[in-house]
Amino acid sequence: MKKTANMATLLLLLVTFLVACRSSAVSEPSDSSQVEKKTITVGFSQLGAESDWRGANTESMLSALSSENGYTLIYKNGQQKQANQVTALRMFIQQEVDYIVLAPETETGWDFVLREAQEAKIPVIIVDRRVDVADDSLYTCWVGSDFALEGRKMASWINSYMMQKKVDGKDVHIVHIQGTEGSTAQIGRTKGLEEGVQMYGWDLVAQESGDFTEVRGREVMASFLREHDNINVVYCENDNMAIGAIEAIEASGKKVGSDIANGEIMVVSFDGINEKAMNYLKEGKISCIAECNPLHGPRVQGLIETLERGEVPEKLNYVSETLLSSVPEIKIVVVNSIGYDVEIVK
Ligand code: GZL
Repeated sequence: MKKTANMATLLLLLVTFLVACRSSAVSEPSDSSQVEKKTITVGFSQLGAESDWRGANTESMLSALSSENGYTLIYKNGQQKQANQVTALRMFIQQEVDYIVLAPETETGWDFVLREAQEAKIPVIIVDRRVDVADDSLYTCWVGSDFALEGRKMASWINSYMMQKKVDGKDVHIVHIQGTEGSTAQIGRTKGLEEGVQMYGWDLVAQESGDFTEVRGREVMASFLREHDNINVVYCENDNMAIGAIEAIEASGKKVGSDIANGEIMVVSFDGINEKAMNYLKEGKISCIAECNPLHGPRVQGLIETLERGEVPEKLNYVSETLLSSVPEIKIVVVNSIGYDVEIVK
């Protein structure tokens, strides 16, 4: 009996051992959740690092297209030179990335390299500024701001303010510090102002590019002050240039603010990212900022995921934005018969 019991125990041990070996030797059929998800390789050509807006935009893109989110990102900073961006795109094509994301410095000069990407069957997503190409099939889609609307809203705000203060259009003497010439942000914001000058009869005293940087904004404003003594409004196409302009105005002994009847110089701007500019807004040194949202990373990620599912995204994807102001009386502006709320910043 005992012998039989020993044999049974041995047999049981042997069977257990064999089952254990089999389960470790045979790879379990992995279900789809265990399958290593393929990472998506993205080549991102950023135009530069000229402003706080650009820094926030880059940060948003890098954190969205991260390895944790399933991406391999190849990031190239163009240092404000289109030639560097074209070189970067050609490198991405050679590396056979899955997607190219381009934040173009200026609108023209992209047809050839985008044609090369198309021939390599690499979808191109344009972010922030636009590209002006003969054939818009050269890029898959775009996400960014309506820059002309930003400018039109700002011009409408300036007009509302002047009407409220009973300042005649011909007594509004505006200097215009423009962004990088040929960039969509500069083209659109300039369009908004120039339409306002025509519509409201303002005196456009001077216009010059400050290239979206604080240093150039200060230099351009200083030169305007040397040449003109009747300036009462400064239209800056981004916050960094507005900060430089304010430094130049205060260095000249003049005061910035909305009390133009008593000699203050009104400053208006775009972006709403820079902390110093936002503090100037609260203090009334900047009277109005047109928000320009830089957080395109999650939006680009969403567009890539749409394409990965084999779906077709919208060609043009506009982000919604508002006006920010410390002047409590103006709560809404009208552009082409559409009303836009103004966010009053305390
Ligand atoms: C706007 C962007 C502009 C910002 C500037 O979307 O292209 O470029 O307004 C930045 O601050 O330099």
